[in-house]
Amino acid sequence: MGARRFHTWKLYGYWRSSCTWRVRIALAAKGIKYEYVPIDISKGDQHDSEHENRNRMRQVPTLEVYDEEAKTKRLLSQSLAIIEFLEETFPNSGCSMLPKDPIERMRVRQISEIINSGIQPLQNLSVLKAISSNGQMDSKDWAHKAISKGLEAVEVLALQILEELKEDRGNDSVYLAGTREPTMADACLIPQLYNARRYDVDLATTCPHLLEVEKRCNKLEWIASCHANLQSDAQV
Ligand SMILES: N[C@@H](CCC(=O)N[C@@H](CS)C(=O)NCC(=O)O)C(=O)O
Repeated sequence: MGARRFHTWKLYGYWRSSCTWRVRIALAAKGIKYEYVPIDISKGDQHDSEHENRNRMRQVPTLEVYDEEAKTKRLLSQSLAIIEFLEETFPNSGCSMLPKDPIERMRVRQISEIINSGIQPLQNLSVLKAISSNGQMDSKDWAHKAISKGLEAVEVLALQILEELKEDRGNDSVYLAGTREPTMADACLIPQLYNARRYDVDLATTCPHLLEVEKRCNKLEWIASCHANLQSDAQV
């Protein structure tokens, strides 16, 4: 029903925007083909009025789609809301971003929220710019601390879940929230680890288990192909 009602997908994003990357993973999970429209947030293109009309927060990502039932184009924003929309619209396609079991679903949302509201906003471009211009603290230091604290929490939580499930952390078929396939929690984790490296977080010490989960996820071609450096606007 989803494929008949919704078609012609366009993703407005930026190669190393972690929130865009999450949505790329969810689109890949559902096997949805889309046109990619780069918005260069490093040059401030998110502030153009054309983009502001797509995303009132002047951020990426925005996902555009044609809604056949309403005969209108829809503009979707907020990466986690987008991922949940994709899951609800295509529940039977590809990999499930949200498990059916309420406890598993709760765990996925809990971890996703730590990253989505407890880490990413603190190291977002506009926040780092404000910190730099204030001059009282080094913005890289700020980002380093915020990311380390959040990832430490995710590491502990993920290990507690494994303990409760009596799963071995080396088990190749268990993902971040203890699920048998990657979920929204993994989609949040992978780009966050990339950002952690940009701010020199010592991941091997802070969150060795999360590194194992990342490796596991990247063995899946559809996840690996979403990497920032592989996008058409990547500057590497
Ligand atoms: N909660 C939003 C956050 C979006 C967000 O912070 N996007 C960043 C890139 S990851 C952005 O556009 N930053 C531009 C800026 O700060 O000016 C979401 O999940 O989509």
